Order: sequence, then structure tokens, then C-alpha cells
Amino acid sequence: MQSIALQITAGALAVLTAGFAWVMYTSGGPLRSEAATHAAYRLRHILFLAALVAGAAIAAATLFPWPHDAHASAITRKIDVKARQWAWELSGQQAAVGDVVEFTLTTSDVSHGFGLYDPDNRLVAQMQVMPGFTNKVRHQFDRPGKYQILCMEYCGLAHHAMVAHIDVAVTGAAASK
Ligand SMILES: [Cu+2]
Repeated sequence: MQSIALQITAGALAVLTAGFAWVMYTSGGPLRSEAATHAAYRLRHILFLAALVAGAAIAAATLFPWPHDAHASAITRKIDVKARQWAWELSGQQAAVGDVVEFTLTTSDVSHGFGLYDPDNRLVAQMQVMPGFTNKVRHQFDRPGKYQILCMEYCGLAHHAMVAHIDVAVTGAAASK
């Protein structure tokens, strides 16, 4: 995914650079006729409208599902997570496939980073855990297995030891369907 994004960005930058270079090399010549100026302005209008339409279409296509807080009304389980140097204290470690879990995150000392990893060690949710703040993050569990919680912000000597897990069972909403 990152390499695709990099290639798209590099390609877009190359096009942009070529455009700037073209303007640089073609400007500075004699003044153009009024008709040519009119044609240039019309082209600019068309390009502007095309960019506007493309921007709106790309935004609409990539923002869904919308609203992003759609899970808020569907919370089926709540887990309090207290971070400290150097452990996670969870009010529960069980969930079921289909559960929308709301994690309430606090820390008793320094900043930590809550990172939730699925059974394939892919990051599926993350949130900063900050002193003096209560942060919330929700995740819908769509696969059973052992999910890991790791600290994503270096918080001292035993930062790497901040590991906890959530067991997601094939029961509950999904199994009753
Ligand atoms: Cu930490």
C-alpha cells in the first residue's frame, strides 16, 4: 500500500514538475494575440472545473463509510484500559466476533500508545494515551483469535514489555446468525 502511494505521489509530482517546466520554457516570449489569450483563459476554466470535479469525486469515493463515527450507536462491549510503566490493565479480555468494543484509555504516568493488532499482527486500531485525558477508540472485531495490544510510544526502559491481549471468540452476534 505504501509503495503504491509512493508511486502515485511520485507520478503526480513528475506531472506537476513537467507542467512548471513547460510554463517556464514557454513564458517570456512575445505577447500573444487577444484570441490566443481568450483560448488560454478558457482552457484554464476547463482545467479548474475538471480539477474541482475530480477532487470532489475522489473525496466522495475515499471518505466512505460515512460518518466515521458510525460505530458509536452499535457499541456492544466496553473495556477500560489503564496504561502505566510498563503494563496494560484491562477491565476485560474477552470479546466475540461481531462485537463493537469501545476502549476507554487512561494513563497513570506518562504518554503511551494503544495499538491493537489482529491475529496476523496487522494494526487495526490505535489511539494516543495521554496523562490527564480520557481517550476512546472503537473497533469492530470481525475475526476470531488472539488480538494483541502493544505500546506504540516509547515510554521508558521496559516499553517493549507492555503487551496484553484480547481473546475474540466465535460466539455472540456472528454465531447466532
Ligand atoms: Cu508505553
